[in-house]
Amino acid sequence: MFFKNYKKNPPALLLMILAVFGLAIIILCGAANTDAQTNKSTYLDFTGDGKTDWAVITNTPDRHYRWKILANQPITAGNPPFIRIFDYGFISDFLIPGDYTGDRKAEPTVWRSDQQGIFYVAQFPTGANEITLDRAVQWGTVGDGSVPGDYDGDGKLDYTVVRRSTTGLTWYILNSRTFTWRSVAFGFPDGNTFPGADFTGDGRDELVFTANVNGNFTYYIGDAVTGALVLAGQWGVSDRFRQTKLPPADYTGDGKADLVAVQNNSSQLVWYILDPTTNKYTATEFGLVRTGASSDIPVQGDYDGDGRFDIAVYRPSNHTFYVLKSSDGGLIAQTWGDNGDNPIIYGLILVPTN
Ligand SMILES: [Ca+2]
Ligand SMILES: [Ca+2]
Ligand SMILES: [Ca+2]
Ligand SMILES: [Ca+2]
Repeated sequence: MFFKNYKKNPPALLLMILAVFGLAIIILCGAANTDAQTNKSTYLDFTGDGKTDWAVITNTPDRHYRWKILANQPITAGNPPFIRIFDYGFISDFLIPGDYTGDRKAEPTVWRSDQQGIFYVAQFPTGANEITLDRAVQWGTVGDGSVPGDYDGDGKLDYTVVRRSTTGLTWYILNSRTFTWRSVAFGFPDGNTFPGADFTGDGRDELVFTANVNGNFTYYIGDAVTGALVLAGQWGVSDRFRQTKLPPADYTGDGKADLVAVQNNSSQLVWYILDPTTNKYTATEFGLVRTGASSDIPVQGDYDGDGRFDIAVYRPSNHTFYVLKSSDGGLIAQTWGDNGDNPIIYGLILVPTN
């Protein structure tokens, strides 16, 4: 497994851009801004305390999503569990919760494209389990995929869809900062996308495109304004039965996204996390692989609230999240959910294949 940083290798970048993307203009990302991270909300933090909440989802008989959220907070006699359970969205919708309003809390959000593309952003229930629509934003059309990201770096997710054609992918980004939109060509026809992630540390997410290249899972990271290639390289294998790829996120705490391939070994999950800036990686055993029963499901989030993503799994057999805290290496075990529930984790495959 290797990873090349094309920012340090301009000739290779030029070659790659001209050969693969056919673009003539190259603008590399600007200098890192270490303050830019401060306005970002935490992944799946519905309550706004900076910690990922315990979130599972299931399908109802009438084909809705049923969300089950347990706030990630100490539960004591004076601080009973904060629980919200509500039905929102159809199971054919893209599930894309996140902070679209800038209040540093995640809104329950889906993107639906039965006739035209519409983002439905809800207010997280303050009262007893009712759900209220906050806004409906028409963006995209049937056949698109929805690819959330904060591509303009204002702390709010931008309504974004990606469209596949025979020549490649086109990203349509509605900037939350200016309410203007742009289209960016990035990626080739055979491949998929992840949600946006900030690889350069400037507070703006980059476009994340992945493809199978000779059996290797290959990432292409693009500037969300110009479509210029920022990084490209392989991490992991394409066999989805051997490895789960999670959307890139910052596990090392430098404000830049890292790559995560979780390998199914005979009895253990092994988390391979690569820092593409330094080309260093870690391998950590965490989670169970079982035959004849459900294996642990890798999940994402910053559950201890230290600003770094944690290695974490959800165990369906006992409905329990297990978190290896990045802050001190300690373990959190939190039971939440029922038989048949799945952890909320979005963004594994966001471009429909056709
Ligand atoms: Ca934004
Ligand atoms: Ca960036
Ligand atoms: Ca990092
Ligand atoms: Ca953490």
